[in-house]
Amino acid sequence: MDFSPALLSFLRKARRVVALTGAGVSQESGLRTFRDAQTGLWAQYRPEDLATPEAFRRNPKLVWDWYAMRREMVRLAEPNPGHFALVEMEKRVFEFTLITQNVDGLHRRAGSVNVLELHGNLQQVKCSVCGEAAAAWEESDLGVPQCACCGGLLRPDVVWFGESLSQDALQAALQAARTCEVFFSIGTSGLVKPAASLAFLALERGALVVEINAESTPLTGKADFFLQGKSGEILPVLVKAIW
Ligand code: BV8
Ligand code: ZN
Repeated sequence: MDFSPALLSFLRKARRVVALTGAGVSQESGLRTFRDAQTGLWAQYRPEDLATPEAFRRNPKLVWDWYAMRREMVRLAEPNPGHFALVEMEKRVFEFTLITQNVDGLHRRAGSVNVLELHGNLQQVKCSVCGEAAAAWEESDLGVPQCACCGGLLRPDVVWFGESLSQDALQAALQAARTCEVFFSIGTSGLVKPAASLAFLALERGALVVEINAESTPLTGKADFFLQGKSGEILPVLVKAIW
């Protein structure tokens, strides 16, 4: 796999770089992306129908169990070469911001430090009533574990569809996208907002936009470079070619 010399020399000189990642970056760690069909018990559900406050209100046990299964999948998963290549990039670039839509925590487990988890982290659990974080809870087949403080039902500390992102994380992500020289969009279909608008904001501000994805997306036609393929294969070779 070879890269355009213009791209490599630009990346070598860049001082402010942003990488936005989506589920595709964790696909090679064995975690399903949102576009992948769900399997087994979950085949009958679309993630968009489970990752909502309404679904939790309607059937808290179903939603709680879906996240319990995903927490177990994440616990068994390992970061892949794509995650580690982004750790290396953070070490090499003067100012590197990793913005992730993923809630699996694999970037931090790989060693990335400056990570903005736009949609939260499913390993963290909080009370759906008082918001108190829960470090431990009693799993029971009967229902959903309850908050030790107020008895409210516990829920994963993630941003569901129809819920607002944390303003701090979103503002930091917007600022990084506005001021970067290079914006990588990696392993994301670019369908979920406001995360999907970050690449276009970077484009508007004159950043060089590089998309690394298995298939084309709404961003592909506008990106300066589209590196089609698996991020776990492309990123390590790209990082080695630059530095
Ligand atoms: C909000 C956590 C304000 C939960 C997730 C405009 C403005 C604001 C809101 C909206 C808007 N338009 C629409 C909305 C509503 C909604 C939205 O965007 N809906 C979509 C479906 C149209 N947005 C929201 O609700 C957001 N809230 O803005 O608040 C507000 C408040 C009240 C009322 C209205 C607005 C909150 C969105 C966050 C939702 N939570 N996750 C959980 O995970 O359980 S989103 C979840 O899905 C992920 O976090 C991720 O963001 C998204 C999945 O997308 P991807 O990561 O891109 O994954 P996907 O499978 O789609 O694609 C993977 C790609 O990788 C593919 O292209 C594939 O080809 C590629 N690939 C696969 N393997 C590899 C690979 N590439 C490289 N290598 C490989 N190996
Ligand atoms: Zn509570």
